[in-house]
Amino acid sequence: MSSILFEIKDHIAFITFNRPDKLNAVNREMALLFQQRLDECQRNKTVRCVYITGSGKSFCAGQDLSEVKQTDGHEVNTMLREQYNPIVWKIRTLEKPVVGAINGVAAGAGANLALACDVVVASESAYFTQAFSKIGLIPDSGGTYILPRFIGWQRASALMMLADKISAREAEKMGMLYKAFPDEVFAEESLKIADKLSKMPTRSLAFIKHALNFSVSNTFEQQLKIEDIYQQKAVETRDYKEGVKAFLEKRTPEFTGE
Ligand code: T3D
Repeated sequence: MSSILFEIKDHIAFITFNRPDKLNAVNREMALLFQQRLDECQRNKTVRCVYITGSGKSFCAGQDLSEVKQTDGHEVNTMLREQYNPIVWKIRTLEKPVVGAINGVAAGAGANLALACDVVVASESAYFTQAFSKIGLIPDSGGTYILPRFIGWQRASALMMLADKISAREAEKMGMLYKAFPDEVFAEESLKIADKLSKMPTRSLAFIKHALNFSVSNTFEQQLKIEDIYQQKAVETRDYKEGVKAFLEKRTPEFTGE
């Protein structure tokens, strides 16, 4: 079985981490395959939403530590540059909405891959842990950038240093994720979100994503210019024309993602 399952159905690309006996810990092969699948989602025009989840009871337990042990004198920088940095970069720049469907524990790099998604939802029994400090590491995969922006410096600092386990409900309250759902309805509710996104004006969602990416480091003045640029691009899309036309004709718009 492949370490990453991939299926496209009804305009949604499903990417599933598939090493359940290792809590979907990421080895090199899996990291590279994940990148290939993200590239495919970007290229494939039929894909209008990406849904990332894990097989079995966990989302992802971060780096496969048994692989690190076996790699004599491995270079951590090479690992980040070849595996994790490209993954979070591809998720943040992918011009399709990415749903992080956190079905179970998200630890280490697994927690930070989750945070990089556009709409993060979790099942109530899932939890998050910035496990890095427990083994003498620092958070990577964009965690030191994204987490304090989501939940504030103090809470991010405490979670990163203490490596505490945070339940999906606590994570929701802190603003680390959008919604936590009871386990029995999690699959259905998270799929509803993906389905809705896959029928929306895909280009406008991509522009929202780009604008948000810029917003974290821009001044207000710079950001107004970014809004100007992307709003111009949005009005040039077919979906914008359809959206306005459908509104005036009092009917449901039929967006095509163009
Ligand atoms: O050099 C570098 O490493 C740089 C890269 C950094 C990126 C990172 O992500 S560093 C952080 C790596 N991840 C962790 O430190 C988390 C390690 N895992 C855990 O702390 C716990 O497994 C969990 C809190 C996630 C879950 O605990 P629990 O009690 O539910 O499950 P378990 O019994 O610990 O794990 C079940 C199995 O999965 C077990 O295998 P076994 O004994 O049944 O054969 C365990 O070894 C395996 N497993 C879990 N996490 C990993 C793993 N195997 C390899 N790597 C893992 N990360």
